[in-house]
Amino acid sequence: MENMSQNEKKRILSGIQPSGDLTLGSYLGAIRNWAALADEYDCYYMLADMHTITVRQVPADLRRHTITQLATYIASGLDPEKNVLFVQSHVPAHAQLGWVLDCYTMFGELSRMTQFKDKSAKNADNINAGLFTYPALMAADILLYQADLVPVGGDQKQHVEICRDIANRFNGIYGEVFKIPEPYIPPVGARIMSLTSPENKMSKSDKDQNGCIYMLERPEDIMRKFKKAVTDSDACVRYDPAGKPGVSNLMQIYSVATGRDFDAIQREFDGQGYGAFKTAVGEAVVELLRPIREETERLLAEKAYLESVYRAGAEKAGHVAGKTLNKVYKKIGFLAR
Ligand code: ATP
Ligand code: LTN
Repeated sequence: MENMSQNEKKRILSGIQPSGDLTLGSYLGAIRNWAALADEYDCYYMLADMHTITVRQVPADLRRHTITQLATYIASGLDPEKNVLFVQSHVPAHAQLGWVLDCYTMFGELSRMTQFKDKSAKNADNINAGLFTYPALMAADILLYQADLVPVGGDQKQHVEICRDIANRFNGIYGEVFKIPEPYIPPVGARIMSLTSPENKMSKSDKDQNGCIYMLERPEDIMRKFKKAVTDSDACVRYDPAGKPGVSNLMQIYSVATGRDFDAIQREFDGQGYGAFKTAVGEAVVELLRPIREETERLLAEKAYLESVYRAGAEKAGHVAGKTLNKVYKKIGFLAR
């Protein structure tokens, strides 16, 4: 019976690269929404370590970021009993299907990816082939699990769309091999901006650490960064992303952290300066992140438990992924071993 209902549930897959310390953007745009989906969906959440090496990583840091990110997933409410939590490189089918899909992905469509353009501008001395074909690997991540839904922030929408195009192209040749996934992008919080340059996305690989709130950061540092956040000179808390990007970004953060809508926030700070507003946003974020930081620190001391989680995750994920990979190999004419 248990198995039956599991099979009838729609499937979710998402992932984050362990390329640095997770930010408030990764939390509000992605992780926060994942925990709420566990009862309704069959959920797979990955630590996308294979994607990180498209940009040079320090090996010891990559290992530390991966284990810390796993602990943070769990501390954010992703119960390993209800969600499959796994490391991408532990499931070889990702690399295997990734190569196959490279051969069904066009140079022209990869050239249009904004993440590729942004990252090659930032890493001009290392514009490698992996950085270019990254969306084909991401398509493999999703299609291996026959995912119905991919919960991500707004910046990843283009990658889910190219995944759909690749899947449709493949299905058009070989029949219904892949489920066509839908992106699931939150209405508020899909694009949290840097606190120092609100025209840019808050990103964990940003060199300017003052623009970024990290999920495990100390409360005093969070408060200091919010107090220094860039706003404007008209001292009025009003939602206007084009005209008032800094204030609107803080309103989004406050809205997601407190559950209040923009009208209520506007009324709450009517006639007050930005000082009170920034302090309130900072305090709301400190309280939002406090339990996650404390639980992550506790879990990081339990190495054996974390190992058992990622081993069990790789086992379950490998089973599902292996089935899809076999089907693909058969369809394209690889001789069965
Ligand atoms: P990197 O700097 O390494 O490219 P990143 O911080 O830009 O990373 P990821 O960690 O790769 O972003 O993204 C993880 C998930 O969080 C993705 O679903 C992404 O869409 C979402 N996300 C990342 N940054 C933000 C943001 N500023 N606002 C909303 N969602 C975000
Ligand atoms: N490309 C994503 C991380 C990622 C992902 C995925 C997200 C890798 N594979 C599959 C959803 C589904 C990023 O950079 N945030």
